[in-house]
Amino acid sequence: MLNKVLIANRGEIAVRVIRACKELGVASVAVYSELDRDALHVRMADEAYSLGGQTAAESYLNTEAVLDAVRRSGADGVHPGYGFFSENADFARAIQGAGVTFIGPPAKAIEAMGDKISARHAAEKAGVAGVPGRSDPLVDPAEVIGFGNEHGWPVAIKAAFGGGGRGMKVVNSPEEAPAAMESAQREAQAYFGRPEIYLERYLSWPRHIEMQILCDTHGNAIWLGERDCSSQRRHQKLIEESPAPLLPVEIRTRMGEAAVRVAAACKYVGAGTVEFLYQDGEFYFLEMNTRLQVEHPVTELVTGIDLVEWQLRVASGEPLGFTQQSIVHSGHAIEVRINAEDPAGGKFLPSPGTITRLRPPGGPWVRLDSGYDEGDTISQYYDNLIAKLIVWGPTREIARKRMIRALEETAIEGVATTIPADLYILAHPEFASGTHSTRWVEEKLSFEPLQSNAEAKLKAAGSLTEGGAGSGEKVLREVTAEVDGRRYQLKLWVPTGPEQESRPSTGVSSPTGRPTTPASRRGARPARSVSASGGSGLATGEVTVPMQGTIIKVLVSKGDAVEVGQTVCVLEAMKMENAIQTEKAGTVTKIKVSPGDTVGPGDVVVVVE
Ligand code: MV4
Repeated sequence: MLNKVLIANRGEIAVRVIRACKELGVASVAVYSELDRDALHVRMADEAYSLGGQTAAESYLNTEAVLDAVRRSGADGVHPGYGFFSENADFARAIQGAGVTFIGPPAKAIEAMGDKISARHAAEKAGVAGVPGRSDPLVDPAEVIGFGNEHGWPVAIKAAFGGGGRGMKVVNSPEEAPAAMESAQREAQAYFGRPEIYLERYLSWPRHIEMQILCDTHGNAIWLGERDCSSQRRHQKLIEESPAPLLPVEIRTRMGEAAVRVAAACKYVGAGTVEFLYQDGEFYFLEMNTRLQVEHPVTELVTGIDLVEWQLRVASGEPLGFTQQSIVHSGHAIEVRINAEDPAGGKFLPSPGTITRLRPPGGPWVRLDSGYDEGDTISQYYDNLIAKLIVWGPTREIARKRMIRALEETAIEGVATTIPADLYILAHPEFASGTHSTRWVEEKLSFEPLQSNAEAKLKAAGSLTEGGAGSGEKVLREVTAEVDGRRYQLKLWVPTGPEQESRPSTGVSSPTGRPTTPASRRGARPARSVSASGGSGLATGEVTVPMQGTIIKVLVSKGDAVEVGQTVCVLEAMKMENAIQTEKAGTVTKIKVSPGDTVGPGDVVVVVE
């Protein structure tokens, strides 16, 4: 067994790997950016080394700094977690080159699957069909038109080096082909540094079903069952589960065997996931993720197999401790992602900040994999996943109800979270019936009416102002009251001034018995507007961006006349292209950014007068 493992990651996945190391008696080494000096993964590891820097690029993606920490710590293994270096063949080679074990597949397998065109070839070689399409790079819009006319519209254009849905364009008709190709190429270049694209028939209503596999260095390869990840919003998974609802056992077995053939074709080692689209009783190979995935715990709960333990064992040269026949799938597991994002009005804006309160759920068959503790800060620079909540039940319906109960029990304050959106999905009849597809969340669900739990965020900041910025006359207070011996929790809109007058007396206890902080001590702050152009922009004509990102296109010039709602520039943020629009009509008097500029929340991009 490895002696000492360095985890080249942060947050919940670093914590997850540290836990596995502890159980196996393997020493754990954390690395950290300047912002993560006191982060949970750092506190939990046996040793920790600074990488310097703040952004991911300056820290967790700094190969030299990570290699330096490997050398200084004397680690004999490196676990990359997910994201960052987890699917970077050069990094895997650099680690192996330093005489250290990369806990993941061989660099060649990462490369074979890193490019979707070569992944399609590998699957074809293994006799596993991809979505009908072309396995060569697309160069001419005429090819799209030819393919669409032959196989039917719409057609999907995808980035060969892409992943997670970024850079996919749906082309509905021949006329759309040239613009869609240009946009797909531009996004592919911007996100992945490679412009190669290819085409597939567009499946209109598929489910996203992925298969967990595990391979050792002795030629043993098994599949551990599927996960249904169809509840996604803008390619961000919200809820994952295993088994996939209503998937026939015979299809699952064929899918598992196909996944193992794909893994064998690229000489895979370790834990991996083969993704499929499933529609009308057929499944199609989509891509392979050559890493541990965020949603791996649902597979752990239905199989009883600790995937991180087996990653470490396989990397140490041990053979798998089970055979395909010995795997037993039991019951149903569901995972929800709790992100620091505010789902209010369906906007899902990042909500970085300090977690002022975190009460985890408990009870039987409830697991919380968190990267943060109460008092920890979620930075705008990294993924805003706070925690994953995973529950198990003997049936899907029992697991679903258990998840609702556990989410309702979870209390997070100081940042807004996606919990209201998770609850909304879980309670929806179509989710309950298991008939939802990948497009269901985005096309059939409206998060617009969602009230965020940003109340909690604002409560921490001092106050919640009625009617947003401007009015400033009333604030929301939470108080408890007893009426006829029954306890009530009340939310009161009370006038702000004169100081103290209409405020409930301090020392009122919250349901947990902790004293509520008098807002006056923390300084009242108006609610931040969440519109793309910013609240203050309404009056001044300053168009601002709501979040950190990169400007990829400026669509107006100085002197242009613009209308309300007109897009003035395109911001790449949250892995998406976001249209930044003006809320004021008039003439563009200033352009403050150019393509390539990095901007942060509230930064002015254009001025309209
Ligand atoms: C597709 C598709 C329909 N037809 N390919 C998006 C993520 C990327 N990994 C593949 N994706 C899709 N590829 C064809 N030929 C629909 C999607 C898709 C999707 C897939 C999985 C989960 C959620 C999704 C949401 C929208 C679109």
